[in-house]
Parts: sequence; structure tokens; C-alpha cells
Amino acid sequence: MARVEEKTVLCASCDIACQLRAEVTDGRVTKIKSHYNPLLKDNICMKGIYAPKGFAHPDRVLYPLKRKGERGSGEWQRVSWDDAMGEITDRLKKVVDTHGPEALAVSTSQWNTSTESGAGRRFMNLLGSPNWISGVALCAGNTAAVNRMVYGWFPFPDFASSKCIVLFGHNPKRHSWTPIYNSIRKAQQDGAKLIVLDPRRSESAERADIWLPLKAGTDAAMCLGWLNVIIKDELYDKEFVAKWTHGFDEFAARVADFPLERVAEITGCEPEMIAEAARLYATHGPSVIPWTPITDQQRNSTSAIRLHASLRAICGYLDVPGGEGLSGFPKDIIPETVIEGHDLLSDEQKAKQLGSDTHPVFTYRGTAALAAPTRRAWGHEYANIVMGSYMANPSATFRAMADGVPYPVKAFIVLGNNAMMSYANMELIYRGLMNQDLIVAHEHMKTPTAQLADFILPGDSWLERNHMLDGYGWSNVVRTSEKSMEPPGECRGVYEFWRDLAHRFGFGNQFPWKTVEELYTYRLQATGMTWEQFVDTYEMYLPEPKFRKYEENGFATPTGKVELKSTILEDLGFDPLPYWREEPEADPDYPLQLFTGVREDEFFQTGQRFIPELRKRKPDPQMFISAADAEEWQVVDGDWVDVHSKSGKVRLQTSIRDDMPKGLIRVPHGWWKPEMEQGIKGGLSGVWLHSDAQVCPDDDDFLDREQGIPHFKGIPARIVKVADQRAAAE
Ligand SMILES: Nc1nc2c(c(=O)[nH]1)N[C@H]1C(S)=C(S)[C@@H](COP(=O)(O)OP(=O)(O)OC[C@H]3O[C@@H](n4cnc5c(=O)[nH]c(N)nc54)[C@H](O)[C@@H]3O)O[C@H]1N2
Ligand SMILES: Nc1nc2c(c(=O)[nH]1)N[C@H]1C(S)=C(S)[C@@H](COP(=O)(O)OP(=O)(O)OC[C@H]3O[C@@H](n4cnc5c(=O)[nH]c(N)nc54)[C@H](O)[C@@H]3O)O[C@H]1N2
Ligand code: SF4
Ligand SMILES: [Mo]
Repeated sequence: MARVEEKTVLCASCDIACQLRAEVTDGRVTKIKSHYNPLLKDNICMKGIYAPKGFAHPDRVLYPLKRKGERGSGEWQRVSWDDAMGEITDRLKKVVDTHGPEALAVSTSQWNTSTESGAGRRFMNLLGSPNWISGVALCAGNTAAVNRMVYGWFPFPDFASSKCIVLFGHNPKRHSWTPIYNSIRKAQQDGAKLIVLDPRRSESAERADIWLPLKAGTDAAMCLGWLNVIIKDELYDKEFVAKWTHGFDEFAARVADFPLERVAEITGCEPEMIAEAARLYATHGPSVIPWTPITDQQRNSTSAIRLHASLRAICGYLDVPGGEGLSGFPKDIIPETVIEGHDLLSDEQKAKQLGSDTHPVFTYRGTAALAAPTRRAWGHEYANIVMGSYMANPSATFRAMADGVPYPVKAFIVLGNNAMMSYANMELIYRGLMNQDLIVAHEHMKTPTAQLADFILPGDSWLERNHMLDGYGWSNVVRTSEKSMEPPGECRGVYEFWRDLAHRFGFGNQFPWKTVEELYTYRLQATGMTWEQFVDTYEMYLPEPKFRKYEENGFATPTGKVELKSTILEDLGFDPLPYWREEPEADPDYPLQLFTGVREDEFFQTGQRFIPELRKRKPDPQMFISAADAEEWQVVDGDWVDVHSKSGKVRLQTSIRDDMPKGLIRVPHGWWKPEMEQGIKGGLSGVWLHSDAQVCPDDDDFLDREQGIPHFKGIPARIVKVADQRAAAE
């Protein structure tokens, strides 16, 4: 008789971390199901369902691999963990001895490697390198850092009790961020209004009470328009503003520069519609503006995010039921940032963090003024929410890797992150990777990034490890995930990697926890439980909700108030008020605009394209275009085209869609073809054909000023139909 049991797990096939149930038959996971808890029921998508297929794929890397021949040769030899770690240590020591510890850069994912529990940063801080980057620089982490500047934490929406939900582009679907999609649908069923701002008639736009089809990249201007209406019509919470905000008069004067006619011209929306949406938001509350990656990825990103924060604050929606909660650290649990040990890194090394001189917002320099206020309000100095504070700037890091400016970076460790395709300016990233003395990739698959490594180390998967997730340091809900099966081959977790490296570097006394479970037990000490007892007792550990917590200790900002006018930005030499930065002058050679995005149901970012059941549903990358543009550019459905920007081109298949506005095309993120030939000579599995990172520029015009993150929403573009259609289709 087969032995069947069920475990509660946290899916890490995307970053929303649904709590699911794994059916285990004779020690192997045979099925993934949604949780029986009615609140979690149906929080599952096809990526979660097919995850076990992916983890059992014959191409998964199961043993440590060492490169044979030149970098990118595509040839590997199997080595033992001990040999791999020994050689990695020797080579990293050599880099550090020659160039200093800052010559190590690390790039990680925020979710699939979060079982490290802060160990990676701890190692780097002990070694002396501040050069840590991640996709969170373009996704939530940077929003968290900017929100901290305004009111000291990154709020989380209370969908269940909200009366009005505003989606700036963000478009959760049945198979994209399923729990958020379910929460929004439920709130709508309970009577909440939905306002959607999207240049495209998205699925969310279809269900909205108000849809504002704004021009791509104009979200900050739109917010200034809303604020203009709200302040002029006195629809804001005057008591809160008087008591709890800093710089309201100057903020209001800036907003007054944006009358609706001006905003209508910038955004392309009707002034009456803009006013109607603003009034609904302000008067039909409590309202929420859930986090959106769209404003994470714009040249006006810092202003747009600050404006969202300011809207929440002045309308009185901060830390109230149905509004947006500022949770603080989890109760009774040592936060991950304490394990990260940012006080172990000297001020001298912190000052070397790449990009912090020009684009400081999420670096040590930009967040320094928050240390004392964060301790006052929340009890700890470092709040690394969504790992988005204390980061180096990605573009500056790749420049240091490629050109040695301002100093060389010569060793790169990449964990659960397909770095080559996951930032802007792929050509620069490639040059940076090719100029390294050591690249280590902790991975499941031979991604284009891993193909350029010296060592590929086999990572475990979320079914094969225990996990205690502290809400990415964002919410104070702690959730647990039980190991459901043994990792195959010699796959190992990221914690083990960092601990092993730390011991080899002589930092063993700072890594006393032999396993990540021991570290969890250490973090849980105030609960009086071991990890084993905790996971047996709790799937979810959450404190009683408390509201208006700022009334006790103020906001975690230098003034203790909501900084509508930022003392931090002022001190850093930036405009302390949110502003609108005009688009660069139009270039007649690139008359279209492209954006990257519209996530695909089947895949998470650059992943999953090797899973046949999913790939069959979406075999090729598609460019969305309106019928009018298609006619003008003489392409028909199914045509292969090269979409060009000034930085490069990407090959895509035409899909004519009536949800697309004229002048704007969609470029999908994350396409490579695992079935194509590996290695540099083979084209790194199609990355030079299909990766969107080729068309994303990172020169000054297309970088946000304060954070230095790239603009993905409105890049000047043109289309060239591929001459040999048959060859392109192969
Ligand atoms: N050019 C461009 N860049 C972007 C974006 C864009 O639109 N365009 N989008 C941005 C956004 S929104 C995000 S969220 C980021 C995402 O960027 P990434 O964090 O790089 O996410 P993925 O592309 O999914 O790559 C994750 C990798 O981890 C591997 N992996 C999966 N699970 C595990 C595990 O448990 N252990 C280990 N060791 N490896 C694992 C997968 O095989 C995969 O190669 O990219 C950002 N970068
Ligand atoms: N199945 C699946 N689900 C996923 C992911 C995945 O890869 N696959 N990725 C996850 C991750 S990491 C993220 S970050 C999210 C991203 O998911 P979403 O937040 O939904 O983002 P996108 O799907 O990229 O784009 C959403 C909408 O933004 C609109 N848009 C484009 N430019 C602009 C603009 O300038 N302003 C405004 N207001 N709207 C604009 C587009 O038309 C599109 O309809 O999805 C998550 N969920
Ligand atoms: S939405 Fe899908 S991929 Fe993401 S955590 Fe939930 S089940 Fe996993
Ligand atoms: Mo993301």
C-alpha cells in the first residue's frame, strides 16, 4: 500500500507565496492542492500546480558543476560539493586580496532564496562587501524604500474592509498573483469600487468602475492631478494633515502647478474623468492603492511612489481599518534584518556601495537618516522591507563589473536569479559577466546566466525544504512551510551555501547555527518554542491587528511625521517635493513606445519555459499591437518582427489585440528558449533573440534620478519585420 500524507507548504514559484497543500505519496510529492482554509481556498495557479513537474524535469541541475574550457563553453564536469566550495573559497579569497571585499557582488531573488533567512547579507557584511543587488530594485523593494522615506514603513492594503481599490497598472488575474486577484474580486462583490489606470484595456480595466487610459509612464503626473483636485476641493483629512504631516503648504503649492488641463495633456485622459476618479478615491474611503510594480519601473518612479504615499496619508487612509496598515516587525520573532547584521559592516565599506553617490535612495547612504527614527518607532534600526533597503544600484554594479569604474568588481554570486535578463542594458550585464574572475550560480536550471558561470550549484526547491517566511519583512504575519520530500541528487539550500562559505572564510563563530532550522529556533526564542514545535503549532502566526500605531511613537521618519516634503531627499541634494519630469524629446526614428510587462499565466518571469504542459500553451513570445499600428507598420498576426529601441532589438511574434491603444506596443519579459543550444556559441539558448533586457536602456534619460532604476514603461521603439519568416519561426 502506498503511504499518502499531506503537508502545508509555501509556494515559491512566484513571489506571492500562497500557502498550499502538498500530497506526498511514498516520500514524493504527487499533487499540489489549494489549502482547505476557506480564506486560502482557490489561491493557486497553474504554475503552482505544475511546480512538481518542473522540479522533476530531466534537465534540472542535480550535482555541482564546474565549467570546462572557456567561460560560456556550455561544457561542464561534475564535482563534489567539497571541491566546488573549496575552489570557490580560494578564488574568492584571491579576488578579495587583490581588489578588496567590495569586489564581490551578489544578486539574488527575493522569494525563492528567502530560506537563507538573512545569511547572505550576513556573510557579505562580515566580509566587507556592500554590493548586493536584486530584482527587488525593480519590484517592491524600491517601493518599500521610498515609502519608508515618507512615513517609515511600507503599508499593506486591507482589501477585505476597503471601499475603493485603485490599481495603477497592476493587473492581478486568475493565474497571476491569485490571492490578490481573489481579494480584489471579493471586495468588489462586497461593494468596493475599482479604479484602474492602464493605457491598455486590461482584464482589471474591464471590471473597473472607472478606467483611466493614461499614456504609459505618466502615473506621477496623474497623481499630481488627483492631488490637485483633492486639495483644491478640500477633500482631505484636515485633522490628520495638521497633526501628522510635514511640509503640507509647500506640497500643496507644488500640486497647484498641476491643474487638470495640464495633467490631461500629459496623461491623455479627460479632465472630468481624472477629477471623478480623484473624488471617488478621497470620498468613498477607506481606499487603498495596492503596491504596483508599474511605478517601480518608471523614470519618475520616486515621485510616483511618493505621490501614492502622500495620497494615502492626506486622505486619512494610513493604518486604519480598510486602509493601508503599517505593521512593523513580526511579534516575538527576531527579524531577518537582525540576522543580516548590517552593523557588522563598517561605515567605510558602506560608503563604497555602488551607485550610492549618484542614486542613493535605497542604498546605505540614502537610508541612514531612517536608522534612529526606525528604532524609535519600531524597535530596530534596520528595516530591510522586501530586502529593498541597503541595496547597491544594479546599473552601477554592472558598470563596475564590466569597466572597473569606479573600482573593479571581479566576483559575482547569483542565487535564484537570472541576472543577465533581469535588469536593463543586457549588453552591459553580459560584458560585466564576461569580465569576472569568478561566477557562482545557485540554480535549478542552466539559465543563460548560469551558462556563463564557473560553478553551477544545485539548489533545493520549495517542496524540499522547511521555511519560515516573515512576510518579506513587510507584514508581521509569519507563515511556515514543511519539507515535503528530500531534495533530489545533491541539491542544497541557500543557507547551507552561505554557512559553508562563512566557515571556510573563518566567520564560523558568527554562524553558529548548523542548519536553517537551528537558526529558526534561535529567531523564535521569545516564543519559547523550537522550530519543530512552532511548525507543528502554527501555519500562520499573526498578532492582533492594531491601528494608528503612530499615535504612540510617531512615524519612523526624521520629523516623526509623514514627510510630504522630504527632509531626507533635501539633505541628499534632491528636490524634496514630488515632481513631474518631462519625457525626453521624441525621436522620429522611434515613433512607437514599448513597455515590458503583461505577465504570462504560464510562466513566472524568466522561468518555467522548460515545462512542456505550460510551454504548449504559450510556445513563443508575443508583441501586442493595435490593429491601426499593425496596418501602419504592415504586419499581420503571427508575423515575426524585431522590435528596436536605441539600445538593441528583441525578436517577437505579432499579436494584434483590440486592448492595445495606438502608438504603444507590449514586449514580454523574460523569454529565452531552454530547448535552444547552450553556451555562447549556441547563442545562450536564445537570450540574444528574445530577452527584453536588450531593448531596456539604462542611460540617464531612462533612469529614475533618486533610485537609478530603469524606465520600462514608454521606451521609444520601432518595428522591423523579419525578412525570412520561415527561419524565424523555427
Ligand atoms: N528586463 C527586465 N528586467 C526585469 C523585469 C522586466 O520586466 N524586464 N521585471 C522585474 C521583476 S518585476 C522581477 S520580480 C524580477 C525577477 O527576477 P528574478 O528574481 O531573476 O526571477 P526569475 O526570472 O523568475 O528567475 C529566478 C531564477 O531562480 C531559479 N529558481 C527558482 N526556484 C529556485 C530555488 O528554490 N532555488 C534556487 N537556487 N533557484 C531557484 C529559476 O530557475 C530562475 O532561473 O525581474 C525584474 N527584472
Ligand atoms: N502568471 C504570472 N503571474 C505573475 C508574474 C508572472 O511572471 N507570471 N509575475 C509576478 C510579478 S514579479 C509581478 S511584479 C507582477 C506584475 O504584474 P502586474 O502588476 O499585473 O504587471 P504587468 O502584468 O506587467 O502589467 C500590468 C498592466 O500595466 C499596464 N501598463 C503598462 N505601462 C503602464 C504605465 O506606464 N502605467 C500604468 N498605469 N499602467 C501601465 C499594462 O498595460 C498591463 O495591463 O505579477 C506577478 N504575477
Ligand atoms: S500565485 Fe501561483 S505561483 Fe504564485 S505562489 Fe500562488 S500558486 Fe504559487
Ligand atoms: Mo516583480
